[in-house]
Amino acid sequence: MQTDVVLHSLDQLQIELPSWGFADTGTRFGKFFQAGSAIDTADKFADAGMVNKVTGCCPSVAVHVLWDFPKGQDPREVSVIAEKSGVRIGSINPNLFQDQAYKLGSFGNPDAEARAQAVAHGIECSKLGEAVGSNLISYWFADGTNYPGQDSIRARKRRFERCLKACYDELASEQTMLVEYKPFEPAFYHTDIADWGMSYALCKKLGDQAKVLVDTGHHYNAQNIEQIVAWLLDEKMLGGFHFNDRRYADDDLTLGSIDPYQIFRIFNEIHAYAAETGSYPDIAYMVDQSHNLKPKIEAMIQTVMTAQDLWAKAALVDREKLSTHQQKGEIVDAENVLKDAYNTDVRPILEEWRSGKGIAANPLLAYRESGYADQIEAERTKRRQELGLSQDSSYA
Ligand code: AFD
Ligand code: MN
Ligand code: MN
Repeated sequence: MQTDVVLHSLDQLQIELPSWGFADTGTRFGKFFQAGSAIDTADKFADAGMVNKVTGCCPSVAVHVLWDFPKGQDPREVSVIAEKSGVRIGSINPNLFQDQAYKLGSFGNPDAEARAQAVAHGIECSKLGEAVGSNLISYWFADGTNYPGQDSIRARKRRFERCLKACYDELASEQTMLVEYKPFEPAFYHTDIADWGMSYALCKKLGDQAKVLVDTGHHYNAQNIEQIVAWLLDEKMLGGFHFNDRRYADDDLTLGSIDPYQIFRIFNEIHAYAAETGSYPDIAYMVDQSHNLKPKIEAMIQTVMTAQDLWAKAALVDREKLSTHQQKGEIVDAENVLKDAYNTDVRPILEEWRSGKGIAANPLLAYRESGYADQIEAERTKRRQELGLSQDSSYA
């Protein structure tokens, strides 16, 4: 019986891959180039398509508008390229952080012209989303200030409310606006949307098509993320996740590499919600990682396999037993219900799910045996030479 529950639950976990995770990216201290990294958007979709092929659960790719839609190209052509690789365009991510106009912010900028430029970009993104059939416009803002006194925190809050509403009002009826929060970085003194409460307050004012995006790396060490997830689920305000792990800051490490039990507890809240309401919430599960040292495609496959593993473990939690122990205040037994599930080896169930989909038992091994890495390394090295491209010209 439990195996069926887990197998059914695994069908709910469709994980969206980030286009930016396949191109050369780095830290502010430098990039370490990978010969096989994606040169253009078609490469990113091909790599994502390979991850989807070996994992069977990654049908969509999050795109960053300015990086993935070359100026002047019909966006529908880009979605055809994606489909040729066996994936579709998922969430649309506006670029509201790198343009010089955004030096003092985008929606929070004191200069009305800069805000107007940012709003125009946000609206352009939702129209582009309509053109390619994407229902998710996912906003992350680098906005904030670097010094006390630099700007009015309340004035910036009100600018955000006005600008978000201007974009919200242009959403198609089937679109959802995701508003991501982040405690700090790149702003040093305050970030305008710094925690889940700020995102929640902004989304609530906007309406039903605005939801909170929880990036698992965007929390201080002590924060109880599963409690945030439980509240947002209960308020029907959880839009989805950006998966990664953190040691000290927003490190975008591979999910579960530091604290897998925390991800298990987050997933436990989702399974508990599904058990209580009879269906899984309609939320987006997206990876937000771009690896500087790990081979990019392998790191993405490792992330997806880890997510499925922790998801399956959390699906094994015996809800009836847990509720009985909770009612009676049997703390040790209640905690052990979670630990028993967490300590269960779910690889056999995952292999059963994969064989049911006609995919290999171990996606990472299947990828390594496919020869894809050598093939793209040779092809892209040659193409870079022909195009006269040096790797530091590649964009995220
Ligand atoms: C950075 C930001 C944020 C955003 C992502 C993709 O911290 O997480 O979602 O870039 O734009 O990681
Ligand atoms: Mn993110
Ligand atoms: Mn981040």
